Amino acid sequence: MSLVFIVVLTLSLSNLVFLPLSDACTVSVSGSLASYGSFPLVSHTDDNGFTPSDLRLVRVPSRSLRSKRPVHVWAPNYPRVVDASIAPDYAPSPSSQPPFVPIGYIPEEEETSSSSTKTTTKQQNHHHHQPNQRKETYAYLDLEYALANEVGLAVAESSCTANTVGWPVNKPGGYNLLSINELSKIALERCSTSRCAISVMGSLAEKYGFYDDGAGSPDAPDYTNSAEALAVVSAEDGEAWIFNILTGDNNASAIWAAQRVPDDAISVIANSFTIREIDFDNHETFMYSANVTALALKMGWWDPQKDPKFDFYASYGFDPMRSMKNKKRAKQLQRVLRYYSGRRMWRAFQLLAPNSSIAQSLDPLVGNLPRRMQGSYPFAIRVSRHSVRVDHMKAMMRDHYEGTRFDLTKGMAAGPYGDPNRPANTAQQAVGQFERAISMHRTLWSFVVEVHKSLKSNSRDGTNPNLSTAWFGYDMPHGTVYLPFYPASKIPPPRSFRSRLGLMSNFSMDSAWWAFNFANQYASTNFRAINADIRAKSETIERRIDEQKLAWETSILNSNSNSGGSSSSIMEQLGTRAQHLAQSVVDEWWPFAFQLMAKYGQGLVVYNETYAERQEYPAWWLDSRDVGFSTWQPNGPYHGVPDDEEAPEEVEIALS
Ligand SMILES: *[C@@H]1O[C@H](CO)[C@@H](O)[C@H](O)[C@H]1NC(C)=O
Ligand SMILES: *[C@@H]1O[C@H](CO)[C@@H](O)[C@H](O)[C@H]1NC(C)=O
Ligand SMILES: *[C@@H]1O[C@H](CO)[C@@H](O)[C@H](O)[C@H]1NC(C)=O
Ligand SMILES: *[C@@H]1O[C@H](CO)[C@@H](O)[C@H](O)[C@H]1NC(C)=O
Ligand SMILES: *[C@@H]1O[C@H](CO)[C@@H](O)[C@H](O)[C@H]1NC(C)=O
Ligand SMILES: CC(=O)N[C@H]1CO[C@H](CO)[C@@H](O)[C@@H]1O
Repeated sequence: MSLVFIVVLTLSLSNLVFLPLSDACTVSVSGSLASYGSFPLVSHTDDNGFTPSDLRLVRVPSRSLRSKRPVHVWAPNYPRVVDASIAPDYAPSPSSQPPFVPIGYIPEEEETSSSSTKTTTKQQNHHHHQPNQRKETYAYLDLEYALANEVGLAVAESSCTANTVGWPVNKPGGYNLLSINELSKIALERCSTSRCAISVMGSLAEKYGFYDDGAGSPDAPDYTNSAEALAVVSAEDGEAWIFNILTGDNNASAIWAAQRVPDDAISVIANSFTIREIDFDNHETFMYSANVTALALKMGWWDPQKDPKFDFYASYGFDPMRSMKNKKRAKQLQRVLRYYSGRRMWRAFQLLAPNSSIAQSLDPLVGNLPRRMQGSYPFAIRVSRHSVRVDHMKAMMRDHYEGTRFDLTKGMAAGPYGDPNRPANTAQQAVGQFERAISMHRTLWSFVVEVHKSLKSNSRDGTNPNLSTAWFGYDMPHGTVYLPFYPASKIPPPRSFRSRLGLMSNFSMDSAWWAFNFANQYASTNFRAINADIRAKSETIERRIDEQKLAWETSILNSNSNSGGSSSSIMEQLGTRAQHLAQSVVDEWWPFAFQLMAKYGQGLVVYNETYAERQEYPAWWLDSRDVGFSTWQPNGPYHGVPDDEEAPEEVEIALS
């Protein structure tokens, strides 16, 4: 997604460049053999909360194919779209709300009968990558990007840097129809496998053009946000893939590549491409656009004399040192990009692969840039079989580098109460950067999808219910509860997840997002103490949910295999349980959040009507001269003065 808080570094018109202070989304994926449950896992944090955003988790129902499918520019803010033909939740409300005008159309019906792609004909033997032959689309859970569909296909997004830019057809200089938002939705409408999703997205993007809504404008192109990566996982064939896409030559069409994550490996994306050398003959592992190397050759981004092997990221990732005239600025930007992406890759690999010597020996100082360096991070890392659990991904998403030298809960910027959040904009003149944690104040939501298909049929109609589960958590991952939803069930998330009242500009107890955000905002008054309470509560609820979910799945599947319920009625029963559970947790979270205000009010920890303790500032913080406590004087505290300056005479007695 696009960045909003940007600082113009160079105003010379010939060399306009932006330094990203905020960029969004961390993705991880685990292959079927690496995952505990023998199906791939995918995780995503959506960190776009630096701008008002549409907070709804919506179910888009199945619909019949149309000759012309409208294509929209999806808005980041509420409403992300107004088009009743997509979903009831996207209908105008109030009825006077003007529908979005499509920026174009793509054919839908003919695509199902012809080959999904003209560009990957060599893979035709993989018949299963053809789109569905049905006359309807698949239903799916939807956010700004699609999340997971009813037949076990799920995607997770992260925006990337690139050497090209492009804009939608309704903007000056725009030649393109499709954003990653639309591409992800089209893929989930049509496909049940990762290969199908990649073929469909890739071929449509080549034909109709791909743009990234973070690419700025022709006058001020932003190369730090002009491309996309998706992790794509499917239950049907158990495959996990990474898809990288950018706009093609002359700001039009698209260039893309996809690489399969080995079944026994994990992979991480943190706002950069990760596909490196492509083996053009290995169709088990690689897919790519026609002409994938042509633009790189034409522009001199790839020199086959120097590098016989084509490296996708090295060729198409944005390299400030190569592209920017002002080398001092280029160097600053390069350093930011290097660690902005690399540090999270390093950390996620370490957390998800605790027993891999390769993951544990990655160097956090190498970072991640198009140009390969000694010790660069790999595309994927093999892990012990069945070692990666949903819980590992949840813990990874809640991380702030705790216990490492990059720990954001430590140091002066974290304050006396160890707050890892750094929400305020940095001073315009200041040159610098905070570490970029995985869990952030601006994370709007995050999820882990555990795709799944049941191996034996429990239903009367002989079809397999799809037990894929999207574990979805609102607001900051370090202060959320991940709640299970079944993308295959017609039962939508509870109303509070689709609220039209609870907007980022309108606090509302009608909205589940606000329950979690409310507690998390309050936690910033004493992060260490209050977040610890929130995490403990969340952990208790999550353990309870694991037990409840297993129990209701067992009972519903068993009773239906005895009584012979249909697959859709099984999914309806499961979805109803999930819907009620989600709302019951939200209903439990509100009074819990309110009670935090009682417990931590007045700088106290209030246990009951007769007993309270005072919250404590740590000694290292009190001792700091900048704080002014240890250097208090009758004529005023000694604060706001750099630490290394001589303090006036020491104060002997400190009254409390
Ligand atoms: C493509 O975008 C670049 C950067 O804004 C611009 O300089 C160039 O003129 C554009 N090319 C075309 C064909 O529109
Ligand atoms: C491939 O690249 C060549 C040279 O840039 C161009 O003439 C041709 O149209 C491209 N083909 C496709 C399918 O993009
Ligand atoms: C790592 O190895 C230890 C010791 O063998 C084992 O207990 C633990 O479960 C392993 N963890 C993972 C994630 O594989
Ligand atoms: C804001 O939320 C309140 C409380 O839920 C609701 O009554 C009100 O209609 C909402 N306002 C808007 C503009 O959505
Ligand atoms: C109040 O809380 C404190 C600390 O938990 C406890 O020791 C004490 O017994 C409580 N008093 C009452 C009256 O509950
Ligand atoms: C009832 C139903 O939709 N079953 C589907 C579950 O997903 C698999 C693919 O993973 C389909 O083959 C089933 O038809």
